[in-house]
Amino acid sequence: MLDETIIAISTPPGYGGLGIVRLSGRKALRIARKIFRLRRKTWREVEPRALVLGEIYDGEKKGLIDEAFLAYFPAPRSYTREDLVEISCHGSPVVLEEVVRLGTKAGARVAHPGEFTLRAYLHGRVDLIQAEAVNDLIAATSLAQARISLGQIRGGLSRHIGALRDQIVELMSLVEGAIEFTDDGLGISPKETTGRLETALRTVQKLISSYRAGRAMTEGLELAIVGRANVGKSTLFNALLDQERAIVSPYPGTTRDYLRETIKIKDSFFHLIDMAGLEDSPHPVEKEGVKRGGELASQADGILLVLDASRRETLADLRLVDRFKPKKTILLFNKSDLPRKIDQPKCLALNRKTRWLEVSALIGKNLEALRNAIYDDFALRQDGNDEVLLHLRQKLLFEQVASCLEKALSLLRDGYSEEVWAEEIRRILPLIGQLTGEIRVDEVIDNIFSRFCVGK
Ligand SMILES: Nc1nc2c(ncn2[C@@H]2O[C@H](COP(=O)(O)OP(=O)(O)O)[C@@H](O)[C@H]2O)c(=O)[nH]1
Ligand SMILES: [Mg+2]
Repeated sequence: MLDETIIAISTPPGYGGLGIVRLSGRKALRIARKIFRLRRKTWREVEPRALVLGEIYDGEKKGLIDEAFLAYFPAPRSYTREDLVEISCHGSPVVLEEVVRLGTKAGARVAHPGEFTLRAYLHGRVDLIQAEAVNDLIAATSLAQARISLGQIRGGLSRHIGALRDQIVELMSLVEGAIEFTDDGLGISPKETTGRLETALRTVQKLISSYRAGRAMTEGLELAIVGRANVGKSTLFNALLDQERAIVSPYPGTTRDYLRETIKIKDSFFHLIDMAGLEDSPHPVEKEGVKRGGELASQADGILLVLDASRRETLADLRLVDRFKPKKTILLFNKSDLPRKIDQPKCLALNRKTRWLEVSALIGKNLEALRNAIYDDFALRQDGNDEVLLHLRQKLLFEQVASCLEKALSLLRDGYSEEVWAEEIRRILPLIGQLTGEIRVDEVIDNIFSRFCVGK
């Protein structure tokens, strides 16, 4: 497959000021010479990585297609590490498609999605993490995300992973030395091994926890708005969306199904879910709504728990505070434009760690503070670490690494011999190999590159 020379339009579809066609492979220059006629230079005079002026020429029909610039990047100093040619034309879909057609007639094959980057990976110019980051940068929805992806393209995360692998390799060699020469006292003490494993585990856990921030930027996090009927959930939902999406009424039980809408706060997305009041109801439709609401809430990334501060708290309120204690929650004392009747300390006593705010969804009091709290609690990176995981694939592999480290630590603590816990550490290197793509799993590779656009 790598013998073939590939061609594709690298700029987005549609009309534009410029359009770029790329060729990569051994015959890239030979093919370019068949379809591109230089204006003032001979091909001998064409310098690497410099633009030369010319025209696209159809040799068969003796017709001119466009005026264009060409740049030649000889291997290995190119994006793909192969001979690569870029032709910049006017951004006309008709012209660009004709250039591709001429290129294929001259011996190139139309590239698959992501095939240029795939080649960069197969030739070892980038690892899998860097390749994934290329697509992330293109698809970034905020400058913050773009910055993270650029850092990963430049190898930030890969170096981090490399350092982790080095730590594991070093530990393995010490341990294996100890297994072989038990009597010579060449080994490593259990205390030092524990210390090293714990350090590695901390690094890995930090990365795993960064995935939440990563997902907030890419897919968005689910936040369920829960509370009893009539406390103002739908009013709050509408206020945060800045539109009248949900029906608000003074009658309890108005919202029976659920609504889901997305808001953006800073660089992150949140899917707000408004649902029926979570409390027992005799009405069958409401009952079903309550059941579904409970399921949605338990699956959500976070909870906005709304209480009506203008009334005395009920047992149902207190039950909800207690029920969502294990989840990341922000407690909201709504209707704070009215005189307060609720016993705040009593509610807060049930979940001392939770963040809380007095708001009024009706008059918009403290909503900006709520937006900031949502961002800080759910999307902000708590450790100030630069590395952020943007892919579930990466997070799942790191979780496997963490579980090996944890197992090794617990076996070590329980006094098992090296042979036993070293087995767990040994499992880590193949996992790291899959992360960086050093170990190639075809399905994973196909999956990653099929998400790219053609021409990248
Ligand atoms: N005074 C006041 N009334 C509110 C506030 N939020 C909601 N309400 C009123 O409370 C009633 C129930 O609101 P709704 O959003 O439908 O509650 P839900 O059943 O929890 O979705 C409506 O009459 C709202 O206008 C608030 O902050 N202050
Ligand atoms: Mg409602």
